[in-house]
Amino acid sequence: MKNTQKEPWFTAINPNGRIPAIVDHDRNDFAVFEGISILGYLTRLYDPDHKFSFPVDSDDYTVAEEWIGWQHGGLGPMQGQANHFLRFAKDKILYSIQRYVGESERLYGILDKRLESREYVAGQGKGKYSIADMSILGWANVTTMVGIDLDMFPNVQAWLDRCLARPAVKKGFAVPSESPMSNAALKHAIETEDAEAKKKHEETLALVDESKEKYCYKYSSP
Ligand SMILES: N[C@@H](CCC(=O)N[C@@H](CS)C(=O)NCC(=O)O)C(=O)O
Repeated sequence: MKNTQKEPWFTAINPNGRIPAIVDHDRNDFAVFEGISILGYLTRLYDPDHKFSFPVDSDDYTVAEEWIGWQHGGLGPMQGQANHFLRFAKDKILYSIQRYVGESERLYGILDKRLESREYVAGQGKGKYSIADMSILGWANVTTMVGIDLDMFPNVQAWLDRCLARPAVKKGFAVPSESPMSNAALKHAIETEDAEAKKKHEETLALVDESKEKYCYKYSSP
């Protein structure tokens, strides 16, 4: 971990020292941090035809905002903490692991239900690929790291595959380079007998199982 996001040049852009943040060189180097604000900013300024967003006075706008808020206040923080307690905390605190992995699973259950009869999170009919999907898919793409197999949430897996098949999404995920932490990369590493990745994954699954067992965790959603 290089922790570049804590360096002064970066905190001048994002005082919170986290990723993502953008600098708009076409607008006097205006800097924006927090995913929700970045997506809002980009669509307000650069998506006048609402290709990836919705008119501000439409109900779809509010629906997209709900799901982006749901990610920011729920999925992101819960999955982030699950990852912290599984991978970074020196002490493996089983209660925290089952709480945060459990909450993440509960939230994927909500998303799975939302996607039962639609292709994308917001928009009329089966929905339209929008900033609501963009906000969520980065987290859904790394659930293996916290021991969540999306086989448990088939609608989420199908939606993720649909999003990942989009050329621009593929391109975006390759910046600055393909992540070794994505579900697909980890699956590939495990299948091709990458000993270190396999060991780490097995440790993660064992910790999640142990924590769930200790606290008699039962999946339920909502
Ligand atoms: N609510 C923030 C979450 C930002 C966040 O948690 N970013 C993580 C990466 S996904 C990060 O920068 N972690 C490194 C750190 O905590 O220093 C947003 O969506 O922009």
